[in-house]
Amino acid sequence: PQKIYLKDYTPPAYLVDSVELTFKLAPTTTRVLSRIAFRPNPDAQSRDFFLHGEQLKLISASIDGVSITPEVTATGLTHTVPNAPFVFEAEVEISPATNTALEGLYMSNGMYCTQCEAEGFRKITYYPDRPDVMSVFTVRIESDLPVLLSNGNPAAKGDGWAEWHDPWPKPAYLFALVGGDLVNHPDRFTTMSGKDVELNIWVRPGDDEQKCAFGMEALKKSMKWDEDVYGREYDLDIFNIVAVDDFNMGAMENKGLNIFNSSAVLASPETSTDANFERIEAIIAHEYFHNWTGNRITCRDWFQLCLKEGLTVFRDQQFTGDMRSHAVKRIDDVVVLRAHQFREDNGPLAHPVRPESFVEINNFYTVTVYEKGAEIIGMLKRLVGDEGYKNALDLYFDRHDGDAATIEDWLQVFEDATGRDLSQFAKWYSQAGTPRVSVTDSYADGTYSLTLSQQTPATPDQDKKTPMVIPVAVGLLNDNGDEIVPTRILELTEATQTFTFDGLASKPVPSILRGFSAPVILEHDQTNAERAFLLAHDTDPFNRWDAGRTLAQDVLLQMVREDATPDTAYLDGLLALLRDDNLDPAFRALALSLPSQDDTAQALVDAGETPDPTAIYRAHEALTLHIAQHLQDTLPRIYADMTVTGPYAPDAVSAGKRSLGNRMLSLMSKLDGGKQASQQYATADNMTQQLAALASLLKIGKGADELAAFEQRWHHDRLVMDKWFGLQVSCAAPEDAAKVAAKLTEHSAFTMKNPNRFRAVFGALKGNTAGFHDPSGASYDLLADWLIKLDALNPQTTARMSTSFDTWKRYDADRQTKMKAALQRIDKTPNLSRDTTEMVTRILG
Ligand code: B3K
Ligand code: ZN
Repeated sequence: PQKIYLKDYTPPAYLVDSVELTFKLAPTTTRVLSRIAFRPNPDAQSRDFFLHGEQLKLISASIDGVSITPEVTATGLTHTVPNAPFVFEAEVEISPATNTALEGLYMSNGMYCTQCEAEGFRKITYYPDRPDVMSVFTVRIESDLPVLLSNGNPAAKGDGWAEWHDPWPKPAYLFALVGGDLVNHPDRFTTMSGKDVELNIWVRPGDDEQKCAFGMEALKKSMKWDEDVYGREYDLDIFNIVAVDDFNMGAMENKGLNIFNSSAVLASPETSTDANFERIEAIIAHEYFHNWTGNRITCRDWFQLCLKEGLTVFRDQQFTGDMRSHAVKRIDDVVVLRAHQFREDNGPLAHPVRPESFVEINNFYTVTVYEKGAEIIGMLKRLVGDEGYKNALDLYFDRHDGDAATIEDWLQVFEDATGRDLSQFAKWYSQAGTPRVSVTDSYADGTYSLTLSQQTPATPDQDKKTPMVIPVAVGLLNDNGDEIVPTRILELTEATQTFTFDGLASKPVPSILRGFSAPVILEHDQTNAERAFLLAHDTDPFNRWDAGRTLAQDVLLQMVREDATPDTAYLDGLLALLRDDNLDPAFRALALSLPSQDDTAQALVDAGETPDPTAIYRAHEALTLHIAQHLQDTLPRIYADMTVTGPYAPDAVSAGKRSLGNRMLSLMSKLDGGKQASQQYATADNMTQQLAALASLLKIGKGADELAAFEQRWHHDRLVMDKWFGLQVSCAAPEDAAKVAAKLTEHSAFTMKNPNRFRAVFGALKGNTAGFHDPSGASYDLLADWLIKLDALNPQTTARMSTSFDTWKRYDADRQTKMKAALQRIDKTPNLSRDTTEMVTRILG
């Protein structure tokens, strides 16, 4: 397959002034008529006319009204064209009903919908399908279906047709169309300049409209927040959201017509957990924020993807922090970053936040581009300050509105607004791998010296690394736990640098990388006593939590290595923290969670050892039991204290209480045989508590009756059934995980055509670390079998799920052989998609 390089970028040969599209919807014979006004691009280096087009049946084409017979290949169309503006027209036929890839125009439960990002528009009609070609779209949809939607504002409609006009020039990847028998949950929003906007969330009639109420509130909060915090106002008369069951990812920010995976919008107390509510709020915000960061200012080419994604993730993280708790949100985000992005950055799939080449761009919608991309924005903000950040963003919107921009444009704005030289900082976009920052310190004559060194390990295609700009937030505490030097940002720019603090009466205890001020791995040899001290006293909530986490990781490593019993300093620290009623329950719940088993595996790799997932599993189980026993007397008291009275509400405070209550429940179930969990399952009035109770039961090998009752009650609800499928796999004992997953694939409600259902089973199998790596290799084989089957239908989701294998080189020879065999078996599949081929090739390395 052909690799595309950033360095090969050339401007488009032709620009598009306007596009008119007519859709005559029919399940297997949809006709798409296009009328595209082209003009030669004065900045172009060539006059070759090429339109992307894949899996299209060309019916007819013309230039300036004269019929032509263009040269058509599997990837597009060419023809000679006038050296002046001209109008290209075409009619093509496509088959949405048989489109199982869920890219382009496809059908989901009788509903027509589209997914064009990144390069799906070329499966709809012939077009220069690249983000730097922006145009104004007018769309006519002909169909008997009652609801026909596209981007922009409604223009006209009649019996069996509707027309839409989007006044804002946009690239084709932001095009969307929906046709279906839908019901809506309507509302309105008045913008900061007094413009009245119609808001709608559309769902299938079977789906309860009540389930849209929460999403609608989230949308209005997002619109208000973007006005208040970034000064960004909505720019159309209408904003539509449509929920779709079959969707490859969470949601899509199409201009004025966001299309959502139903799991990312529908919510009710009975069917959704607190985590679901929070995710929905965040995704609605994220897609809405794209209206400015992504749509009004888009990307010049797909290598610049982080320009819109990193910034929009950063914005949605700020929003969630403002709506809920900044401390808890930061911890949650770092948990995700370490679990997924560090894993990616330390394995065969490591790539820069701005990649330099790709085969299939869909394979680069990664945690590195998104989450590390967001971390870069956070570091920029820390370095230039809040005022500098605000000025830079104002300048960005001012200067680049309507542009298809680059990372260079983005950094230039910061340089111009703040006067700072960002040439070294720019390396964060080009250098892959997670930097390691090691710390040594000393104290003499009132002066405390902190020496920081940085080093980034080699990654695929990048052997040599040079020092980055790393903002390290540091505060100092005295022995009483008082903060004697408040947080300051040390700028580490050299390989090794020493920073000094004067006028100190005694050697302080440093709190380093506060708020996780940079996406790095901190190597700091502290004693367990020092960590326990920070867990008890640090004034920075992130570092307080992180001290506990590091302590837990050390305890786990010891237990894995030598079957040790856990350090009581750690257990006492947890007990003190749990009993501290002044602490936010959500924070306490986080402090009581252990690092993931995958994290522990990576920590062993970092220490130069070969991780054994079975031993890690046992250590986690043993430590959990020790914690349960050590906290035994306190668990019921806190469990009772965390009772939330009154009707369920998904707000952060109530959710935090449920989170700590459920944490208590899972520990109690290790000691009481599941008595309390059975009772909570029976009496809970919300999914959060019901699912947590069921999980607690399954983890101790009980819950069969509850599981059956759950299915009985919820078999009609796809999203709830996804939980039912997933939970059984994630709670299975390691030696049973593959069997449980295989059995579930035989269930009548299992279908690989629905990505949510496929992910419920196989995402959970990956998440059951010891089960996935069971020495039999059964999980490897099962996943490979199913990926091979799925690839023929849905390459994007297959390629994404193949990353489950990306840690194969960490493990012992036997596991490596088995994983490699599974990967090679996938690789050798006849007609394997470009998507999956690229991923498997990179993973194999
Ligand atoms: N921009 C889309 C993701 C598109 C993924 C294409 N494979 C959703 C988002 O990031 O908001
Ligand atoms: Zn996004």
